[in-house]
Amino acid sequence: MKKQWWNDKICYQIYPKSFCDTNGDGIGDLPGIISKLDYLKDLGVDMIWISPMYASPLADQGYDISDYYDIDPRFGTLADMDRLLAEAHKRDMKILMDLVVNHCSDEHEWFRKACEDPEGRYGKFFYLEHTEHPEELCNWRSYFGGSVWEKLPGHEDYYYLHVFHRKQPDLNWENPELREEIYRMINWWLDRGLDGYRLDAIINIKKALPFRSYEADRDDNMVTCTRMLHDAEGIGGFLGEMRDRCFKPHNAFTVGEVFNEKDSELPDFIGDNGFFSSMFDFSATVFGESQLGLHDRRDITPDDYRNCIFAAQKRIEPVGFISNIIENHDEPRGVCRYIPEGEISADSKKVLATVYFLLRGLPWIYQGQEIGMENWKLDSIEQVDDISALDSYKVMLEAGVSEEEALRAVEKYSRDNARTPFQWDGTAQAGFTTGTPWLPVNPNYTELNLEAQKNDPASVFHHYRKLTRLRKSAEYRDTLVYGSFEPYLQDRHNVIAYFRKSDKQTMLVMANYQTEPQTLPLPGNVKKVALNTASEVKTVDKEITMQGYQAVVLELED
Ligand code: ISL
Ligand code: CA
Repeated sequence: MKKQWWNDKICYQIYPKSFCDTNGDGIGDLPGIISKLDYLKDLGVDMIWISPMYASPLADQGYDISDYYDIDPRFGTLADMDRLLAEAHKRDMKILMDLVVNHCSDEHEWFRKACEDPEGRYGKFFYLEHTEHPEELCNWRSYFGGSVWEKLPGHEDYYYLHVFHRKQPDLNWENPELREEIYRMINWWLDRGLDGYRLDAIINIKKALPFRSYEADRDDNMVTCTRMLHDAEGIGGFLGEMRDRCFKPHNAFTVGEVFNEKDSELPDFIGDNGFFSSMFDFSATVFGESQLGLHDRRDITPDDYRNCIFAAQKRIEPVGFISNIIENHDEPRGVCRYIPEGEISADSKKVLATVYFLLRGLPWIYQGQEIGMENWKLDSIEQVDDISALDSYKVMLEAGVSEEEALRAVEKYSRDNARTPFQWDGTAQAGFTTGTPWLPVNPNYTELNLEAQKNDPASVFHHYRKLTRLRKSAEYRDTLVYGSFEPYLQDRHNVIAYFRKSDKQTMLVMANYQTEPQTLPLPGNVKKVALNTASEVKTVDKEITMQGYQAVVLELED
């Protein structure tokens, strides 16, 4: 693997709407992000991905863009964006924007013009079907529920494709004129000083054509639109072109949001001349998913979690550099997902942090993760904002699931869990806003907030700071960044342990992932304890007795 400028970076995701509000309108903004750069620098962050803040009706919270060349006034102005880039670069930090180009907003000028003249230039920017027999359109179900086909406004016999919400019409990547427009826009931002991108839902830009129906997978006679991805060939043509025309000339960093990839595609995706610099490991994220609905999802045990991440590490290691996460703006809080219910505590949060953060690849922290923010308890479906969770709720009720069970499933998996405002301190609205936040603050903010944790050396926050410093330390950096990954005690129940090895040294990351203590064999003598989440490290004769929810990072003797 060729070394790259970004390999040793520590990355952070900001969901701008919920990060920091400076003008009291209840919506986080760019000046808010700028005001927290010093905080992030101190945490050890080098690279920040900001979820979309382009002009948007916010039907899908910014993932529906109406003008790619402007910042939404609710988030700030282009001048704020320029200031953010300058302030970040001053601190030797990089800024990534979200590249949402599978679709735009139905309020984008292109789509409005397509509605005016479906057969004209802009009609060809989208997938429009001209038919008097809509029942013959293919039977794909959109990610957010319902058919992917919607009547083109102002027309009786034209339909447009949307694999996400109906306010997110898919862009037709087969059309070279559309691709030119996209590349022009990407280069406009990169020339402005942007350092790279997170590529949204990118695998969807290639459709299996011509459109055709598949066997239904639910009673609605539809099939998930991901079904067509198995048959979609040739995405590499688009991705390679985009890399060569945009990212490569700028030496930009890119991380792909890639689901459903085929194993054979990995080298093309993140090999040395890959389409992307990196891509996220979603193997644990998607564990237990069910086509039937959220209520049917299987919980993930610590052993399952270990097996997922270890398999991904093995699969990726010969190819490239993966991006490791425990949560993002589409997922419940990692601590509520990967720690068994009833065992969530500062100790177990630190264990989870240690385990995922030191895997081979880029560590990503999602806002609030560094203080161990948790899911939001729901009293009623009325409280839910997430369009995807609302759809799932409907599907569950239609399938005969009780309202209570459906609500509990939404509570567990809703995207709102990650979208409640950042808990800065114990004052009103957790210090996020002086107004009314667009989504309520998690009531646990009075206890769980950054200010309190800053004052507590044993806090989750201080542990994350230790982790970033460990990965950057002169002593261990080369091993923790470039060293190989090797599982240890892979068959032991509730143990997650692995080696990171380089020519220089062998490190052992080891976690007792349960409440009860357990004694485990050590593969060699301990040279140094690099990190420890408990009060002591008890070793006797190549054995270690670990407390409940304890993680250690050990340097071993040669
Ligand atoms: O493929 C999935 C799961 O197997 C979906 O989760 C899908 O890939 C994902 O929802 C895509 O998410 C991204 O694009 C969406 C947006 O709503 C999300 O917030 C974003 O992360 C549409 O732009
Ligand atoms: Ca604001």
